[in-house]
Amino acid sequence: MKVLNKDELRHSIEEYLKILYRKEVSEASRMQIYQALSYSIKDVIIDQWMSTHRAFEEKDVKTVYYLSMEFLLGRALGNNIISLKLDKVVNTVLEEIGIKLEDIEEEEPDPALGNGGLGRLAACFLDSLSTLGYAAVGCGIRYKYGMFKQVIENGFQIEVPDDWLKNGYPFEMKQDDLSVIVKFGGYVRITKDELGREKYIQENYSSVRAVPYDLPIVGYGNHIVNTLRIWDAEATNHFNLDSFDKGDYQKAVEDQNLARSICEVLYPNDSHYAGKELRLKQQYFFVSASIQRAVLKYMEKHEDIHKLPEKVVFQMNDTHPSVTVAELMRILLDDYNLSWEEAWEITTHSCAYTNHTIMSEALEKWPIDLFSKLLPRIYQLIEEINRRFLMNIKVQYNGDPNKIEKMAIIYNGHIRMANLAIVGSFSVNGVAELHTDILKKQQLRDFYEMTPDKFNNKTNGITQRRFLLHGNPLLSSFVTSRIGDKWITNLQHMKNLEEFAKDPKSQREFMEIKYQNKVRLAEYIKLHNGPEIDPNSIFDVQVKRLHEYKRQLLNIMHVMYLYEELKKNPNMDIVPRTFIFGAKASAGYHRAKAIIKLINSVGDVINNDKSINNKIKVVFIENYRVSNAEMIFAAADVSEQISTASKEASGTGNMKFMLNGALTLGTLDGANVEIAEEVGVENTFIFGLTADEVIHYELHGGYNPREIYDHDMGVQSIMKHMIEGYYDPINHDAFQDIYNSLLDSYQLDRADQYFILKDFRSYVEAQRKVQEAYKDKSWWAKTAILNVANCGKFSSDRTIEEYVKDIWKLEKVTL
Ligand code: T68
Repeated sequence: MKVLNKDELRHSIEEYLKILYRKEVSEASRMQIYQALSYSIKDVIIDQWMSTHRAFEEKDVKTVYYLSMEFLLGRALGNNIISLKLDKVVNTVLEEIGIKLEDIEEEEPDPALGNGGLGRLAACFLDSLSTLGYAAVGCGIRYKYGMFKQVIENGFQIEVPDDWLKNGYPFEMKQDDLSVIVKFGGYVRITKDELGREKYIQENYSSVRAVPYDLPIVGYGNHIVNTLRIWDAEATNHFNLDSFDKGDYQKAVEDQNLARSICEVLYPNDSHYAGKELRLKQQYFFVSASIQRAVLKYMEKHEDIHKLPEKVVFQMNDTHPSVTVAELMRILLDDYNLSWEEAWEITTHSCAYTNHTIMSEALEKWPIDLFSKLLPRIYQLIEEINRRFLMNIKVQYNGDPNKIEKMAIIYNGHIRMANLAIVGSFSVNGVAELHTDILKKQQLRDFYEMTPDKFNNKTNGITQRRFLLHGNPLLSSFVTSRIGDKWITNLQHMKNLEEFAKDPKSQREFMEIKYQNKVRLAEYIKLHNGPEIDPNSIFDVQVKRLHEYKRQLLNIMHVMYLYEELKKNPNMDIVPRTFIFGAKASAGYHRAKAIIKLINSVGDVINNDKSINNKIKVVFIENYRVSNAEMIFAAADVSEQISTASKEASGTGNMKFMLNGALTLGTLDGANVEIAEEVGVENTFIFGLTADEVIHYELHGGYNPREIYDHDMGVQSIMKHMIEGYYDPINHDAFQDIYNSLLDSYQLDRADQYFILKDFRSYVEAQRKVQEAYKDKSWWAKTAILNVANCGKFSSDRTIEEYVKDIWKLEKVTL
């Protein structure tokens, strides 16, 4: 296997600088060195990529196709260097050149083809699949513009397009010869073939050419390289005089526009369904291209299409790719002439579905009208799937209309994509134990009762390679110096760190590392329009998408409360604290944007109030994304995981904080429950309503926040200040809506849907405990180390092994 040595790498960088820019090393910019280095690294990857594929083909292993609208990759260069174990060589060469690897890494745009947790999970899964030696293809969309860049102006979020491909992306490879055609619209004509069988022919359609771009996913130190295949759309009908002459001019223009629009931009909605036609086009586009390719590839080496499920499994990341079920049926019926029964047997043994939310506003349902016009053949197939499924329900439940209402795929003029995904899959999983339980008992109860064996839990995980080895080099060395480096590919080894938790020297060293990481973050914040902050203060961090259920509002209301207490009593016993936020709000989510403004306004007042002696500070980190996340987790003391219990399916940020030795301040929601179980609840700060309590209130019409407001003077005071201009004399109108959401029942259902006032006192009390605990440095250090030691379960390697064993049944390949 080719491994670069120092001279070869230097030579390669020089060559690429010449080829790409006609420059010598001494004349090259950082951007140019980044490009040249990336191409040099890619050369090493290519050899491993090819040999991996050869090995997979020779062994004829089963492949998982991970279908996802989102892959939130983060930067590739640093990660690839680590995975190839080239860090020493690269550092030596760059030192010669007189430049730091970190600075070169900064030149790479963050490929941000995802919104948040769901997209990042997909990226962690690919990393683990390669590292564990399983054959996998990630299938997604090559959005021209990924997640927007967030700029904060005057406290308000402004969205700026993310032109990540502007300078070309060195790690991608266009694969023109693997392109396929995807058809939209038109109508279906039914004819008979020579054997008298009915044939369904889509006519008068528009089409685009789907062109794959492959990105390498490099396994850690094992020479395995899998592929993330993201599809771009090109026009099929080349716009030329020829088509003009044939009278196809209009069609040519339309097809060109269709191709241009499909992959233009990622929808920046996290956990919210908007029902836009273009979104459905995106979904069908990448699903059709991926499934067509997967079936073609299978048929290159196999004769019998019936055995497809032995070699291929399609994992649907939420319902976004759930047209997979119908698209596979279409290919099997229309292209391979199978009977319905045969096709259904194959489909329901190849497809599996992961659910990521119980929130009703995120459930995808498409109006029949829109759907059937865009995808006429697919709609016919869904109708037939639904018809046959309803027949089963009728037989099994004596035509119970309740069952039909809950389970029908087509209902009330809409196609319910979750129901399609469940009916078409052999496996349905939730992403944390609590979440899966809620699915079984509430949201998907009828499906669970009908087919209990389909349902299973796969608690999420994260890759320790990016979020510790790459993101926190100091703590990585600390760990490795004590327990060796096996944790890098087997996080359960972290357990061995437990014996150092009580060791004073380890405690001191751990706290010193945390301090250094806090200094690094403080510098970053200062450099990016933030205030000066004190690395000796507690870094209390909430970074995640902005959503009401995640309750950034609860956090900032506690800050307001603390500030007002401090104003009343300037000698109050308080450990200096820096409250750090990072969050993007979906562009049309006005209340979320108002909460960002509120955080910034509160920050302005507090940070500029000399009378409180810098005891509290509030920082809003602009443009939270994977690359700065790595640095933020490393610097955190407190991990805020404060969603309304039952609402956060799992959370994965919670795991990244734990891995970096932050203590969880959280509700018993999502994977927090399992975190508390692993490290011991006494080593976390748990507060608030339980999921059962929340669900109970919800089933009984909510609760009355007015009672709390009327009796709790602390709450009343901050809420009044919110709307009276105390924190923003000019823009406080923006906060009236937030206030109303907590109190006024002008919402159809009820006020304070997310139980912020209900949990407020319990949160304040938990925050007080955090501060008391921090005073005991030795206890804190011990507990932080225990958190790291007990994070083994939360590696995505563990999650992937469970998917493999229970769902995908893949064979491990070693090279
Ligand atoms: C997240 N979901 C869950 N959705 O909220 C989080 N939705 O609890 C969980 O840890 C994570 O998935 C991984 O399982 C999302 O991130 C979306 O981003 C999304 C995007 C488009 C439409 C709907």
